[in-house]
Amino acid sequence: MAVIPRDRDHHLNEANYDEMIQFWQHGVAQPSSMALMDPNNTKPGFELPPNRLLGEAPSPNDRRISMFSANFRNNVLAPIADPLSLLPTPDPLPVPARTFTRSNVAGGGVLPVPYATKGGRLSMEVWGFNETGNTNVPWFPGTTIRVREGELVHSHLGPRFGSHTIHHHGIEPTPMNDGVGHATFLVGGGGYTYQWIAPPAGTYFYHCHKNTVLHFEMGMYGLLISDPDVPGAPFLDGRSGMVYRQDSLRNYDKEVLWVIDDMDSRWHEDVIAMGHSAGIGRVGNEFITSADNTDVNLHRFDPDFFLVSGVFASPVEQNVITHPAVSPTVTRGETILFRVLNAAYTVVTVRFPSPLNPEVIAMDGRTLGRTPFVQYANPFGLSSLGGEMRLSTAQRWDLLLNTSVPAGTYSVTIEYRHWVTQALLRTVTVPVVITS
Ligand SMILES: [Cu+2]
Repeated sequence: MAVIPRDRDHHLNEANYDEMIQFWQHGVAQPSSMALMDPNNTKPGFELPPNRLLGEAPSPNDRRISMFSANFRNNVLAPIADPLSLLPTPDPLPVPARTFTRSNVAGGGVLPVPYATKGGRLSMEVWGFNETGNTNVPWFPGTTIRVREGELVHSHLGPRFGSHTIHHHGIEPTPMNDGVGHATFLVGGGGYTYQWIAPPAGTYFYHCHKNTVLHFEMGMYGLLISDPDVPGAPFLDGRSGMVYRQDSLRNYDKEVLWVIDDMDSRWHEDVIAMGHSAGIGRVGNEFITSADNTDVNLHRFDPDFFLVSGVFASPVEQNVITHPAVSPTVTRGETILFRVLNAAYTVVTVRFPSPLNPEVIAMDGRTLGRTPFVQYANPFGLSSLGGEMRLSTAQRWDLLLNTSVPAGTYSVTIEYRHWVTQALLRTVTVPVVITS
């Protein structure tokens, strides 16, 4: 792996061609990865790398070249009149079992907030994903992508504004379909179809991977759930379904999706005023007004808003979230499946009160004790950890709760602790209501 000078804390040197190439990111105007093969810089729709003219051969460091094998690269580096007639097809885009479209919500995504932001406003700009990119249907967190284990999936990214990616976090696609913008390419106005195989059943998520630290904070993410390959799957969010416990399938009566997030309103006001690329210097044709990004301060994250699944906690309501999408009500004896994602930059501790003792059955999209990894892990009761689970950014735990306990209201608490100082910033309570 090459050492990237900027990683050693110096600013991007635009006079250094190889350095610029390492950071160059390509907008893609064509709908398949076939379009990436442009060895002679002749295709319209790409942003040309710096210091290269239309029709001129690219540098060997060009990511459109370096994504491919050495053998492939050697062929490509010689000028080829008709590359598609000679070159292999890494991504033939066969007929998928399931397709999704996700478009980024353009700047109009404004959410009301329960108290004033750092800029003194009672609303906050939040980006996100849904099918249309319009804000007249839910967009934050992004609409769930839900698949059945093992099937071939196409997810089409159709951006409405700027360039973005979809990274399907925790699955193992080809590098070209991994959606990591700075390692492969960004998707411009024409869209791109990511192709991947639905991973082992479990809880995953997808997010934009352009200027990731900012775009993720702005809300460009959603859950990605892979259900077991059984009749009726994929199941509906929040309803009943089936889940693996080790190698067996278990029914659950209700699914609870807790996507825990925090927001620093400075980022949603001052930072985005400096552009989609604020903090990463020059990308493509986007420039930011701040010459060397010293005004952006993405290393400073001091959240002032705290959410679960898009619902803001408010001190006026004692930070108790009773919204039915977050706070479940079940009949005693029913089984709840909790899927918990930490989409915050704070470290969160989720605490279940005694006598609730949910069983942890999966972590980060992998069922504990499922073949072929049965010898490495087993499900365990959360009470063995004092009823607490501590998640850092992007971690997911799945828990099964048997509610055969006395009827009543049980308060689950979520503590948000600063990512550097560990200071407790907020404690949010979510009631779990069990009726007789
Ligand atoms: Cu983005």
